[in-house]
Amino acid sequence: MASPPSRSSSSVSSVRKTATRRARPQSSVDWRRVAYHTLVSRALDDVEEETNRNRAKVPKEHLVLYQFSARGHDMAQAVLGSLLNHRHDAASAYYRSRPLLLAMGLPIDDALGSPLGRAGGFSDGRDIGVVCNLPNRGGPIVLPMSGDVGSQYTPAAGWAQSILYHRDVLRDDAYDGAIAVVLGGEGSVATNGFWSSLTMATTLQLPMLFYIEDNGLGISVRGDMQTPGGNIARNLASFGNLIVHDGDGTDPEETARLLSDAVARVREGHGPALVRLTVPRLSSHSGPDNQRGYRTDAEIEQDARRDPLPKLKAHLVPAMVSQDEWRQIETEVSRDVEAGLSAARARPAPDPAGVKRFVFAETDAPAQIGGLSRREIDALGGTGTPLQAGEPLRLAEAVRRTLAHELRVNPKVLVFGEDVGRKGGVHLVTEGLQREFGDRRVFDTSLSEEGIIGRSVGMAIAGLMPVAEIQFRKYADPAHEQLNNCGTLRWRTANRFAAPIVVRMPGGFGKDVGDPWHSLSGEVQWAHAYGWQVAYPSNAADAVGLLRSAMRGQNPTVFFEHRSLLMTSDGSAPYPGDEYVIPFGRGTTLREGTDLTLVTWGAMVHRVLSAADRFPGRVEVIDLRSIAPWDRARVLDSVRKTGRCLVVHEDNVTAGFGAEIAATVAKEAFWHLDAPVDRLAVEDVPMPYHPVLLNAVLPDENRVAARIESLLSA
Ligand SMILES: Cc1ncc(C[n+]2csc(CCOP(=O)(O)OP(=O)(O)O)c2C)c(N)n1
Repeated sequence: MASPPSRSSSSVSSVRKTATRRARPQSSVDWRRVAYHTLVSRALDDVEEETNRNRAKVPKEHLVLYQFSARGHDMAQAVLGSLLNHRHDAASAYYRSRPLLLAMGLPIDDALGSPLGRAGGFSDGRDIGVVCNLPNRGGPIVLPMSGDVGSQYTPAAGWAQSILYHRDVLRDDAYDGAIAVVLGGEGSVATNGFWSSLTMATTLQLPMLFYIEDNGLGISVRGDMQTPGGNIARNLASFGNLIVHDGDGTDPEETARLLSDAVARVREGHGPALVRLTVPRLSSHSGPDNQRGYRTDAEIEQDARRDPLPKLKAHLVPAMVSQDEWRQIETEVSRDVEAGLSAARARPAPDPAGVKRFVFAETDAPAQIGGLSRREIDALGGTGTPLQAGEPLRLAEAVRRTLAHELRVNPKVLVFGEDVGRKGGVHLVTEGLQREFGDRRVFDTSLSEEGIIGRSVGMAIAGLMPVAEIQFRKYADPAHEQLNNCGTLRWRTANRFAAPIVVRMPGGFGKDVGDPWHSLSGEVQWAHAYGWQVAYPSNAADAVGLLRSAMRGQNPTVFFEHRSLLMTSDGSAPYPGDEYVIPFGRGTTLREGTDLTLVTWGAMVHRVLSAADRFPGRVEVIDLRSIAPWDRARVLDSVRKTGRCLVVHEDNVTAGFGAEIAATVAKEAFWHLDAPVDRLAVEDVPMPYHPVLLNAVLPDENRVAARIESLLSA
């Protein structure tokens, strides 16, 4: 069986809710343009497939390692691309979306050069060529794609929410009528990202179009494994707040009618729409796939008969385009593709000297799109000098005041997360902010961490400064895909895009209480991941400075709020002021000492200080404040003076961040050491619930003091 049962029932057309509405007249699709882009896309697939087929005879540098054909998906995408004509439209797409990008202005030499890994293009040779992006300043853009199926959805919802924010809160009329479009195969409707973004789009009535290209196969798996009965449109017919269309993506007239109608309705403010069009997959899934074992010749043949290209030609010639004009378009396509191919093959290989650039922002080289501009950041300013005699306040209050001030001075700041709005967060850190700043700027989200982070990414690309709360550190688990993709976004687009977001994460043990869910620390995860700054303040003043630094910066930041410090005197400190900023990577020396350097951060700082005070003048205590980047120079200078080093942290000892510090010290300060570098941390057990158990695993004052003692006598 070539296709899931429902695919042949081509046009349920407008499903239930829209069936009653009068069909809009067919839009004025520019068919000449559609024909041109469909033919270009075909020609590009031909070139790549042909080259790869003849791999024995062609130069190695002409081969495309990750070759994905869009053959069969092309015509409908060309129609969709022709409808995205608002300068603030954005599409979020996937590896089979090249026809859409061509229709949105992707130059042919980029389209061919990037799959060859050449210099320039989407990623300057860093990413596979089907994982594209399109900055298009002043025109519709394509958000940076990712390799993970389903991850394209939630950033698109973030862009859609940003359209409303720009229009209604920042009062920028230029956003009126703009939409976000997301493309996915029928396999992707089984992913968390699809459902998360569908929830966002429908609950918030976002201007967002879901376009599902149903070719009946996810590599080899049939569509009825992805959604019951194999038809997501039918299954969503009763979903609230969603316009649903279903049809045949090989039929030009039906494709244009359904897509035009959906685009128009979303632009007019009727909320989100989903269009599912069936299309044939006319090639294998990707270059290396030979379809053996899951598709018979008869099935392949059956799909070949559904090729949209002959149908497009039959639709246009002679009714709208003469035979001569069609030939003329074909000639133009051959000429342009040939020129594009020569230009692509003439591109040099990327320069290896630059491969380490753009993991983080570079001051003088802003990304083309995403984050606050240099001018906005400079206008916000900031000072490294704290207020004299600021009144003491708790860490939770410090974060709240910082968020409030930044919301006041920067209209692009948004604060959100689960329970963050009406309640003020389960830790009450955002209490009162929604009352003061309104529910467009401070709001509750649906319960999807992938949604919270993916949405933030879309918002940051749209130039906003999203500050998301993950309710507890452990609950970042469902967001890891989005967090990881956010961290690599600048690098993999070679600085074309950036998504500087701030993620507040309360975690760590509570006051006399722990458990495996609410007490995880695990900060090393983001020190290990690419592209993240990681702040782990031990007190209110540092929290103010680091949070403000992140919110006025250009890199994504994980900001830890330790549960045992939020509302306790341990975490309290004098308020350092509304403009106080601490740069990342600058630790602080809390005690001077001659015989041992003790490096720590977060809640452990307070236990360590009490222990160090048992050895007056001997233990130098450094609070790192941020672990990515970390203050290597301060630690190394200190160890070269004291000759001993102990790292204390709450995260697991194995592969915890202490291992990184120990390795660095062992190498860089080896000749100054009088004792082995040591680590004291939780010994690889989850946080237990009963205080007796909790206290058995956490480093405490006595254990720290004992370890200091043994190192001093070594
Ligand atoms: C999260 C994730 N899981 C698995 C894969 C491997 N993979 C790549 S494409 C694909 C099938 C996707 O099918 P569909 O969404 O229907 O798109 P199509 O290729 O048919 O256009 C899979 C499983 C992946 N890229 N990402």
